[in-house]
Amino acid sequence: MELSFRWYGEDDPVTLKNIKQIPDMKQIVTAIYDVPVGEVWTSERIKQLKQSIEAEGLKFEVVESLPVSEEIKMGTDKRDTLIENYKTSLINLAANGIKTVTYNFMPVFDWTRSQLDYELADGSNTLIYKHDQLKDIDPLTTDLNLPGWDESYSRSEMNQLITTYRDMSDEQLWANLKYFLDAVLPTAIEHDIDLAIHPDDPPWSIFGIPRIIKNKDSYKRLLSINDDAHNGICFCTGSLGALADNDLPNMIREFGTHIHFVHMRNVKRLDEFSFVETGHLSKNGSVDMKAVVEALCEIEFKGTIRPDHGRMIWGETGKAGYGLFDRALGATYINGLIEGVSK
Ligand code: DNO
Repeated sequence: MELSFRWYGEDDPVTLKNIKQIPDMKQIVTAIYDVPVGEVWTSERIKQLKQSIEAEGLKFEVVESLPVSEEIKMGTDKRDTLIENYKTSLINLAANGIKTVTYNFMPVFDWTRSQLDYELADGSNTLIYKHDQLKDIDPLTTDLNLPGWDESYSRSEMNQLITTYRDMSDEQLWANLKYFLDAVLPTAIEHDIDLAIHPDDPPWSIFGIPRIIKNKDSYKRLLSINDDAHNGICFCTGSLGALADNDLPNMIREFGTHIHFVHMRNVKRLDEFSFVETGHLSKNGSVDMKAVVEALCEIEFKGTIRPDHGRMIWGETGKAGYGLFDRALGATYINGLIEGVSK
């Protein structure tokens, strides 16, 4: 497995030079952020991005993310055109040496928290999700915005989306995911691109909107759509770890060859539907990080792994969850676990 770091492009206060200095750092995972969701990523733009990363001695093999348009998730009559664009982007990515493409099928809202700067006992700031604070928020009447969400919608477009999804069942969303995968997987297989679906974060329904990728049963159902290894998983320990029933090492063993990308972070579960993000160490949270790495070593995981969200420490400011310092500590901890477990 190779260590990677998420980088948000030239505007990211964390530079490629910073990232390169993290011990054993091999890869950058990133995306083209200024192309609107649904439009094609051209080969030229992908090549430019790749060259800028390679110029710093790092590799670019994993995209996070090539976003799926809401029209596809909603299953509207515009979806076929957008799916064709998605396939063209996949072909262009493959032509530039990309091996894995991360995506998610969360309606409207990507990862969601109730607070982005919760202060831990050690004075660091972190992300927290308290269900009782979120369950009473109505996104139709409250202005919400979190990093990771598509900000291109007007208020009325956003309300229209939310209303549509509130009428949608889990079954309908699954049907739309199947339609998407049936259409794009042949292209992914032909061009040897591994698709990696990110779990819903948190892995339960929020704002009355369906969410379907949350546990072992979700992955079984995903693979029943198509069991080719290109129909894969981005295994996020923090998202899945928010649910006590998710036995992460066991899931890694079960879905082994379908796991192409791993996000390593820890969460401390506060109650059934609340959690706080902690430092990466097992002893900091509820996830046994060593057991996760043991399972990855056991399946001889060959994909890419990255430290996920870090706390804000040492006075750092920037994109919540995506500063340099604590993610770098996380990277070093992951290196230590790999070395310890594999020797
Ligand atoms: C959050 C990230 C997610 C992830 C997407 C993948 O920090 O892990 O935003 O990139 O859900 O499509």
